[in-house]
Amino acid sequence: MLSVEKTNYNKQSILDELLHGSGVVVIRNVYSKEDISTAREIVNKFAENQDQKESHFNAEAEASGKIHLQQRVWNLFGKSQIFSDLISNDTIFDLMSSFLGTEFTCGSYCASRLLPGAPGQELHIDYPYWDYYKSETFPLGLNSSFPQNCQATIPLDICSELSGATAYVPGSQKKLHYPSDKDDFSNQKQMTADPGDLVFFNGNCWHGASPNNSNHQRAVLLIEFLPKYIKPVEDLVTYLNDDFKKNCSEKVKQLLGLNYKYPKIMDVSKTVNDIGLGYKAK
Ligand SMILES: O=C(O)CCC(=O)C(=O)O
Ligand SMILES: [Fe+2]
Repeated sequence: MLSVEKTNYNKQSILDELLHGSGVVVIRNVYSKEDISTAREIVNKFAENQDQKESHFNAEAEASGKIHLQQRVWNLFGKSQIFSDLISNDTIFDLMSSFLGTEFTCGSYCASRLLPGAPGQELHIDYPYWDYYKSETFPLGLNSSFPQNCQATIPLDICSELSGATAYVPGSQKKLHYPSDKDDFSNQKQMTADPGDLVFFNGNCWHGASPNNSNHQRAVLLIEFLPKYIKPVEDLVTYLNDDFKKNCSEKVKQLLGLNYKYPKIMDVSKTVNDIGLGYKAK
């Protein structure tokens, strides 16, 4: 895992680390303690007052009666302005614009909260899609030679080895493969980080929440960033009313895919010619 300071990073080395290195980068001291503590309070309030929501890769927790210790808070754009502010950070836009293209979007934005005693997740990949274990449903020759996604976590609590910092297998993103109990996890590491830090990891890298063996909660904001042409796993737009969509910032519009018009209802479009460079008309 490459660890750098926000004030002093080399962009190319971060992009190389995500694609060709360990697959994980932590940028230290990106967010203020106040913003993180505001976000944490809101996440905790929702987590404590809502029914158990859908979560993933948690078969072990479900089988052992501990699924209630692994909580999700979804639809963060709709929960408070602080979540739009945190995701609109310049470091995120600088790095993701280079990694996924300048019109990158957000495919999911939730909080992942592990209470003490949570057993963690199975190691998995998130992209090209998180059901890649059904590899026959994907195109022939699909590989991880270029970035198809980038995950980010924003720790709201100390993410230590004990408290369940996300586990990963360094370099596993290079060979696209959904891991199983037949794979070797002996080189597994954890994305240890503190509140204020920003962690990026390649969604093709084998990873998953670790057991929380500490006596405190471990919450992170968990974000999926995508190139503009990939279908997101979370429908972030339907939650939001017209006022939000009209008044949110240009960055949030981009993240929600509102600036990229596809899929479009072609049959009612009044445009007679839209896409192309137009060089044959000159
Ligand atoms: O909460 C975590 O540490 C990771 C969660 C994750 O990887 C997922 O749900 O896809
Ligand atoms: Fe994941």
